[in-house]
Amino acid sequence: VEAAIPEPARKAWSKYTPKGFETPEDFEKEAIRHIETTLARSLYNCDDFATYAGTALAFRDRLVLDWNKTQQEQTLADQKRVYYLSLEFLMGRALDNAMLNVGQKDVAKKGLEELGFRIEDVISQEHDAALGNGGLGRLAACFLDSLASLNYPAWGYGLRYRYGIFKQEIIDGYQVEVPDYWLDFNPWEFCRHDVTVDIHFYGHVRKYTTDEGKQRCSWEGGEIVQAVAFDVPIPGYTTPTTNNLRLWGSKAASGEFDFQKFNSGEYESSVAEQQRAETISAVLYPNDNLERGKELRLKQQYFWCAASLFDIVRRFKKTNRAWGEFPNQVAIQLNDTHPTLAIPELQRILVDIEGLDWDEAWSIVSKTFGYTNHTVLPEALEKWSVPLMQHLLPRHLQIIYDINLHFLQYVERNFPKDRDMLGRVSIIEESNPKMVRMAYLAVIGSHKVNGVAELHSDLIKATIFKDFVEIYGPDKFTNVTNGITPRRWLHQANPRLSELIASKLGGHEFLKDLTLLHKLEEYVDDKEFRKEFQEIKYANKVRLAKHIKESTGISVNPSALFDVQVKRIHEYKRQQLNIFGVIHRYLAIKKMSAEERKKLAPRVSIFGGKAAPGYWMAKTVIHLICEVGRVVNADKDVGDLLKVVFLEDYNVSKAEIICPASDISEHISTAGTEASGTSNMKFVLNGGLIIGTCDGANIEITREIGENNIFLFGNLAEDVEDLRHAHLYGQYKLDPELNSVFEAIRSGMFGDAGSFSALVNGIVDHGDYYLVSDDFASYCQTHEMIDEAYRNQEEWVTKAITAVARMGFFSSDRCIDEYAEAIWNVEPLTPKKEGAQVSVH
Ligand code: GPV
Repeated sequence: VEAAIPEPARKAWSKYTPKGFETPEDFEKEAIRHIETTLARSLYNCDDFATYAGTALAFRDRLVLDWNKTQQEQTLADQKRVYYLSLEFLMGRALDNAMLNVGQKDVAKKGLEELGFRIEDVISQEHDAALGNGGLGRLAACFLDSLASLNYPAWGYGLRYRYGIFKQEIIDGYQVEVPDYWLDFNPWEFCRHDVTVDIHFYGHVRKYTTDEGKQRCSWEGGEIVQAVAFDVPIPGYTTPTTNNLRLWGSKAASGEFDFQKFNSGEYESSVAEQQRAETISAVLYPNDNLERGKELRLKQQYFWCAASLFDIVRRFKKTNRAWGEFPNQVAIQLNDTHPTLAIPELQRILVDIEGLDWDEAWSIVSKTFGYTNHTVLPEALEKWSVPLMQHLLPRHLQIIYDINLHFLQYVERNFPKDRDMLGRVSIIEESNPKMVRMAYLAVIGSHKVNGVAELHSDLIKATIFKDFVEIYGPDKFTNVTNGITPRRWLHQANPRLSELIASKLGGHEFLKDLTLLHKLEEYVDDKEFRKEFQEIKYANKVRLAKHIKESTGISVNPSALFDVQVKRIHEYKRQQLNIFGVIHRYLAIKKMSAEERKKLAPRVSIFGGKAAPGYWMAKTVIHLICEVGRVVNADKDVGDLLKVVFLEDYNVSKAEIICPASDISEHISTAGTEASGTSNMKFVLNGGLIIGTCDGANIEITREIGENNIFLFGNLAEDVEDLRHAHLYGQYKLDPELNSVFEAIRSGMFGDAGSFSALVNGIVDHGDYYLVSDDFASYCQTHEMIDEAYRNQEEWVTKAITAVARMGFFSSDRCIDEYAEAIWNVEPLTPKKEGAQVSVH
């Protein structure tokens, strides 16, 4: 590469490489240059949006310089890289993050002020990058932040959806979905017109014999769609390391565009073909913890896996190593089973294209992949019908059958007495139609399988992967408890708290090593510190109250206890338990004397979250919340004692306002159903307490912060099965308090009772699968304890500060180090100092 660079170019480069800006004036110059030239806007139409665009482009220039350098250094270092394959990256906004990571937010703030703009207004012009549903996609985004901040050579691979998760509008108390077209202006992506991969679908398999007399397969016929790379720079915090997120967009392959048709005037149908190809990356499937087996979704999965694998293999081949070295250079992490087709795809590349023998190829494949499981819910475990796969990916289906054959032969040899085991562990489920069990394929094709919190990792070993623990031994299975990036979820979302902490800990070092927070415990009795801590929480509540007023018209009192549940709406997450609790509280208040009411802490119950468009029960829950809000908020007799708010369109940027403003947040899934949860961590880190079940990461949060600083309630995971069983045999009695809530709903107090009958009947008549009734009494009692605890503000603040100080474990930096050590075997690459010459050989 080096030899090809002419000397004059080299000289010019070293002289003219842009440097970025240091002062507010330099920043202004860059921003204005972009507004005038890149955007062709003048001073006379420079509004908040244009200023955002100019600011983003100025920061983008900075990022790109670090990015180019990082990529060059990583290529030269030629060490093992991590590839994180995820169908979802829920990034949110990028500008604030870029400013903070580059360390120039103050410069920009000052520069923008001088131009007459407020930085918050400018930042809030940005459209969220919402290429994800919920926790799984946001985890991927936090991981990218940590990988860059810790200087790991790592790439993310995903799909460039033209439409992210839908925008939610609440109209007359119902969710309405509006498409999220987000690419009108996206300064953070770079289309690599020269990085394309042809992706094959359909067709048939031809067997042939090579010149050496070997039996081989070739996948022929069918159609080709082109994948085009769009690259997004991912800056690390206080490091020049800027990693790459590569998102694939789909378009018609150049050879496929039918020029004949075009020329003969049938250009409409030729354009239709183009559009058909583009559909593959058009839209994110809006299901969370639910799989629906749609052909287009399978196409998305293969399109993205094949393009990513081709890219990774192409990069490896440039280093001229032996194939056996592949797992020493490449670690691929599968974010849930969505990218599992990468396993047969790599096997296909190695065997069909590169000519390796099956066993040699399989040994490479199974050392390369790691698989993270994010759920035990049966409705979320991916299965694809064999006929569909046969049609779309005939060669991959064969390979999957062969993988299965080898695997089952191994099982048969080692467990000759357990004849049922073969049927239980087979990748192919013998149903009608037959189904491919993707989680089993992922386990068999990976060298490590991890869950995302201790309880969850134990549960997968005891339930869905029990047989595989017997087959492979327990070491193949491990736990990496989830984490969150403290840069976005503390420093960016709650700058005042971050500054307060920095003032006590002597700087912002804790943002890179969150365990340093423990020193805060020394200040738990410090009057000034406590006062400031409380004032910050209050100010954050004022900010949220303002947002609530602007978006819903509801006035809430910032001194009230803010009780928040924001997450995807799902029966297992039990927003229904929360709203039934709210109704219970409302009915209780209505019966209280003036004296009793005085003792009550005023409350605001805040809900937010999207329901999958086809998830009727979840939509009913939203409707009930809205109806309860309509009635309660209008009840003068109740006044400030209770307000109920449903916040429209919960997303990452709204979470940044909501998380710092809660007193209590709710993480109340039926025990054993929430794999981890990550917002629980965000709320506690921001000085809020939580009410939760013994589920997911709540358990480890309790272990870290102490059981006095969390409000736990409800049945344990180990008892869930028996309780469900008891319901089915009628050996249970509906909780009487819950029954009075149902009476109120049936009376029409919250509008048409019929709309809620399925919700109520699911509990009364149909087995109460999520154990709402079983947990209702302890849930309500725990809320009473919260009322009482909140009245003692001094103790409350002590709990909140102590909890923050003990949250160090939940940084996604800790997770990434654990993955790097126990699963990927990769080392960080310390970036070269500024000005150091990189020699290319
Ligand atoms: I599977 N998760 C998600 O957001 N969407 C999914 O489709 C699936 C899992 C979530 C889990 O529900 C959370 O408990 C977990 O914290 C998160 O993934 C990240 O691991």
